[in-house]
Amino acid sequence: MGLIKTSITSLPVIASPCTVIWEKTHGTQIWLCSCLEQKFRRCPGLPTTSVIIVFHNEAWSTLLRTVYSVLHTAPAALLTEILLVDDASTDDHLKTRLDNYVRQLNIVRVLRQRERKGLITARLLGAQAAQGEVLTFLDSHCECFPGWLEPLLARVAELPTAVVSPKIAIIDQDNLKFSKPVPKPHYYSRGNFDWRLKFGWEGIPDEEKKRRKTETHPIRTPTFAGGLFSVSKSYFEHIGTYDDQMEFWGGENLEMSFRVWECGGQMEFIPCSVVGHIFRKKSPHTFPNSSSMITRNLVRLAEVWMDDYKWVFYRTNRKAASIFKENLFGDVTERRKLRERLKCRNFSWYLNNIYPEAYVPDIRPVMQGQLENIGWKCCLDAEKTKKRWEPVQKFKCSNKSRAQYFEYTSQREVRLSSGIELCLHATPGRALVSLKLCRLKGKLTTAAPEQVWIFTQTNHLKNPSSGKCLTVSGGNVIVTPCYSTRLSQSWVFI
Ligand code: LR7
Ligand code: MN
Repeated sequence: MGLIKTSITSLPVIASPCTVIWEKTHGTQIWLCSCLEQKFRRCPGLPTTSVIIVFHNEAWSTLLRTVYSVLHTAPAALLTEILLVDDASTDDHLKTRLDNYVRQLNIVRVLRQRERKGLITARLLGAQAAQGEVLTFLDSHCECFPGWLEPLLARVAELPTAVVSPKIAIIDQDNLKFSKPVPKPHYYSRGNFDWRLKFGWEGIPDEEKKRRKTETHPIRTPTFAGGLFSVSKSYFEHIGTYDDQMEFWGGENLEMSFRVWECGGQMEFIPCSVVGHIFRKKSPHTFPNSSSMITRNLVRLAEVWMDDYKWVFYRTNRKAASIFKENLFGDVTERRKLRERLKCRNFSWYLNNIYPEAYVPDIRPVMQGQLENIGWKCCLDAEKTKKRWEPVQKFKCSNKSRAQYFEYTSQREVRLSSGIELCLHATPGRALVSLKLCRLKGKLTTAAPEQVWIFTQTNHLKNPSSGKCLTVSGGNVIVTPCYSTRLSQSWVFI
């Protein structure tokens, strides 16, 4: 991102409740009407807020764009201050030049974290200094859409245990234009995670659609992206702020999501609040010890909030497993005490009640490892080429390859690890076996017949729907009629 002169996107003036702008930007008119019709109490008024923006070597233009967009959209009576927290930036423009510049803006202050410790402790520094009743966090490259703040504050006032995020719109990283919310209005509206502990987006499930009475109603979400949100300052403190031993970047969003839900709070997206964020293809930051830093943060959260389900995560991530085994994740005693003090529920409750749509792997799979063909002394291997999963091929066994790590589940599927949900699939009428998305997902689904494999007494993997057995033949992995003595049909987990 270059140093372009500060510019605030000129937003079209909203003249009448049902203007076409929203239709263009968000795909539906009705929605805007109901958002515009929302009324907020004047007496007692909405709570005040401190906006906290942490940054490390942010470009001048994007940082100031964030600051000005808050100043231009937040009602003065509600905005106590904007706190810019510098995570030990090295860029010159973020030093005295920034101090001098913000002085004229009165309610903007710069706080400095002397040592580069990352966004988590920087946010904590801001939170401690904040004078507002509500803390509102933003990344340092955002633009707030008019009317974004009131719905967030109104929800926190109504439900003080709610941690609320705006709908996040994309600002293009090349031309810095503000465009529609991520990526379509009605899809990808809530956050989730997979067993690699990667955050992701998904559509709102029917249950949640039914629960919400109107389009303006908050959307409950199992997890949030972590950068843009409002929370009552006293609730933030009550619920244990952040894990201050997490370093630099990553993991704090899942940690907060699991913690808030397990300990009695709510995570929500507020559909009438829109904030743009510059999504970058690659992080511009350098991190000391970068590859294990995020994983270490994830191990910390797994150790505190996931109970025995941590084993599922460790299976998907060897580095995490070794950080755990070698005790390199630091001390989590304080966080565990917090969990006890708050009498939080367990992870199983969270999965059942907050994210019942999630696929929940066996804490310990029936069998796992490389699947060796006894006849050919080769292993089942999945190869990903150009976004497509090729038919599984026979391959020289190597325990280093993740493509050879399979799990045989209690539902009798053969899954390629439990992080990415791919299953061994026998397409009807086709000999070649492939890897397809597993049909078994949440509690309400069952395994697809094409993805069920019975491990027989004679070490055959038999797909009952086709009645055929997994076979290595001519360099391919196929299904053929079962013969109990055929070694090319015998498999063993090694
Ligand atoms: O070492 C660092 N120190 C910092 O102060 C690294 C980053 N930062 C600052 C940085 O300047 C920025 O303001 O921290 C903020 C977040 O860093 P980004 O913008 O590089 O992260 P991101 O937008 O790719 O990442 C998302 O996940 C992060 C995990 O730790 C944080 O939770 C971010 O806040 C989060 N961003 C959002 O949720 C915005 C919405 C996008 C989505 C999805
Ligand atoms: Mn960001």
